Amino acid sequence: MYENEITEIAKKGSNEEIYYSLLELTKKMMQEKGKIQGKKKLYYISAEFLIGKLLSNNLINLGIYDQVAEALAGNGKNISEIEEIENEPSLGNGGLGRLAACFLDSIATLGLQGDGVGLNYHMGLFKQEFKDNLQKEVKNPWITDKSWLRRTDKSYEVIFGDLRVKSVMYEIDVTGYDNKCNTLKLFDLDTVDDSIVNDNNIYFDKNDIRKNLTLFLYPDDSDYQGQLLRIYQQYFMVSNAAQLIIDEAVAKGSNLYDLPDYAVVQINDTHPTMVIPELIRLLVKRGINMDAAIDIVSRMCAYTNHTILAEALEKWPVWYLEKVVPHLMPIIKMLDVKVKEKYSDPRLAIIDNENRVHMAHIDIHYGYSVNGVATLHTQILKESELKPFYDIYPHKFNNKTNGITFRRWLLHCNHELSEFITSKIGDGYKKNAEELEKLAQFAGDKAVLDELLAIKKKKKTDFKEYLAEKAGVVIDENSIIDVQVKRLHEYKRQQMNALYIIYKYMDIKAGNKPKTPITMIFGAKAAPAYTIAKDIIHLIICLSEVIANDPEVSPYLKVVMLENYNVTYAEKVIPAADVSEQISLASKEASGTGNMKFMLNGAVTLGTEDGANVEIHQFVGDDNIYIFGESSESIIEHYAKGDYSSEKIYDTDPEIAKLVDFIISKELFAVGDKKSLIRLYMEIVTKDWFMTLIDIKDYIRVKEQVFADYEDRQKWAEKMLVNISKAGFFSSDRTIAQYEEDIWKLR
Ligand code: 26Q
Repeated sequence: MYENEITEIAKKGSNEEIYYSLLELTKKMMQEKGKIQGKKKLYYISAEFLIGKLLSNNLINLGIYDQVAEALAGNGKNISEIEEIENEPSLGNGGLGRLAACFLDSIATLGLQGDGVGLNYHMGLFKQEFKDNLQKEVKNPWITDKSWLRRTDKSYEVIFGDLRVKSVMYEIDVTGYDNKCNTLKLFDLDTVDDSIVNDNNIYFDKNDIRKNLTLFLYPDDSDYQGQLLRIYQQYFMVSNAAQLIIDEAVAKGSNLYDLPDYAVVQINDTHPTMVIPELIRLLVKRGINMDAAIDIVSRMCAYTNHTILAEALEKWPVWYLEKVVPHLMPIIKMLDVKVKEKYSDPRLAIIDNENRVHMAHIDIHYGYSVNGVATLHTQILKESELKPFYDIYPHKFNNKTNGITFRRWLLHCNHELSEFITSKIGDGYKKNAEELEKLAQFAGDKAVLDELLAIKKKKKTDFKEYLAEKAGVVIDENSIIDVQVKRLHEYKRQQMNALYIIYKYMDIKAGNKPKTPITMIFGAKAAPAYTIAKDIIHLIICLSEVIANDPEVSPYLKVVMLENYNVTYAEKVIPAADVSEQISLASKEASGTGNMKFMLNGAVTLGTEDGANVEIHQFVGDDNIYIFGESSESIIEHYAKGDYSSEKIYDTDPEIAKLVDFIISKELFAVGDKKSLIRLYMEIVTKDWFMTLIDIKDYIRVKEQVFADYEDRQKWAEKMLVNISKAGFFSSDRTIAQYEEDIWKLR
């Protein structure tokens, strides 16, 4: 249909001209597709939408990717060069934000009417730079004159304790794969002033709300600064959302008593919780009595929990909320009183005896669904973290194991693999991911397995070239590529991986040379105020320097810390990975979604029985995954008894002590910051809150087995194939179909 236009665009001179012409064409085509319609609409409210670059994804979903790629190739251009022009909108920290983006893709693909609602942060998550082996945070603006954003004339008044503002709504079209469109709605303020951010860092005046409200995406909860600003942001987001929901429902004929027939709200973690009292407030303002309003809202809100880390569950002091949203406080207090009238258990209270508001408790009492994001996670919520709630509301609890969109994480990022799959089993799997199972018939077919190995090699070579060009780092495409990429957090245990590197370094120096060289790749941002996380990044970079400078070791081991790991980097490194590191302390990783992306791209998982790893293990079987470490039950017991002591392990196990001591060795002091290394060493020896030392030996043992098994290329290829063939369950299309079936009921 657009053949001529595409041919003309491909002929343009500069990559920039081509990019902007494709942007306009794609936007036009999405407009022409039209919106998904229906009576009831889902509003997926989220403080984060980590959408990544959109050009290729949209071209794929519109069905013109191949045509565009061919036209470009005919003019000596490559689509990935064109994509370089696009800024990545980093509107998320990690898993939760990326999940929201995958969900939007699947919601539209399944033809469900559902919009995302969030904030138009002017600066995404900070850009990470390394200086003197330390992380430095730099501002990360992404909005350009011409972009996917469309300004609308929709605007709402939002009232705070000390000011009133008028919002402006932006939209980004979300096209389904071979389907119509939904919309991502991002609210903003015209008065926000990018110039108040100090040059090239992330510091700004936190007091002037008119100027700073949507300036920054908040780094996660380890950053204690500016919490008030975070509440301003949250209320701004949900007040706009609530007004939009009511507006759209009324326009379709709702009398507000029947609002749940028109709208369902999915609350993505506790960040949008204030939508509940805000909706109640707006309904009461329109003349509905309080009890009826509470009942209406309780029948339309559903909550997803993404964490069991107590410190990540939001509890805001009453006085914060009194300052920012005084008009919501009477409602929140009333919701609390109603709970206390019914239940005397203080663990169920919304406002605790330290005068803090437990946001999750509002969601659970006044929503109709509570879901965890993997089977194990939901079970832990029911049996321990949220047990008192499960006891009174068993019917509200359900599991929705996370998923990823195969359009981005296979068709786009690994075109070669997706062509290979199509050549073997046809392309039905693109719409029905479970068809990947058909690949299993090739498990013993040497020719097919060789093809698969050749694709992995090609993706490793592509990544090598990308890395050389982008970072000036040269890796060996014939080495084993072992990857741990995710936000930096102690519970994810990047420090345990670092201890393995120390082990391997010493082992090579002792004369045990690996048959195949090993490349250990990390990518991670640490929250700016999370000191230990930054110390871990520093340790990894220092190790990489020590190893690179040691001619005895460097031919066999290389450590790379990717600078500014983001979605674009993920799309390059995941297809190149042989080994996927998913080594969180059992019970702490709610689900993980990187684990699914690696599996789909033919990497083999080295992991604990945590989050969705448990389900991956069940699907692929013992022979096709490497599991190590203590079980979640045993870890939960250790916490309950308080009987874990890293100091004891350190004192009684000289092999472990030797590894930990290397953190404060003269080798590391020579390249690193002494204070940071000592602080990390002390943390591991005296606290080790996430029990690195409990699993380190088993981790080393199993990881050595992984590298030994890699040598049998045929067998390894079989493991790869089994992983790909079993990945179908982890398509976000499946996850969304379950949300629709059990929670949303849009149809
Ligand atoms: C909380 C309070 C104040 C400021 C920030 C925050 C905050 C911000 C971001 C708290 C949590 C987050 C992000 C959480 C997150 O990404 N969780 C991940 O969600 C994924 C999708 O469900 C899971 O796969 C991961 O296991 C989980 O860690």
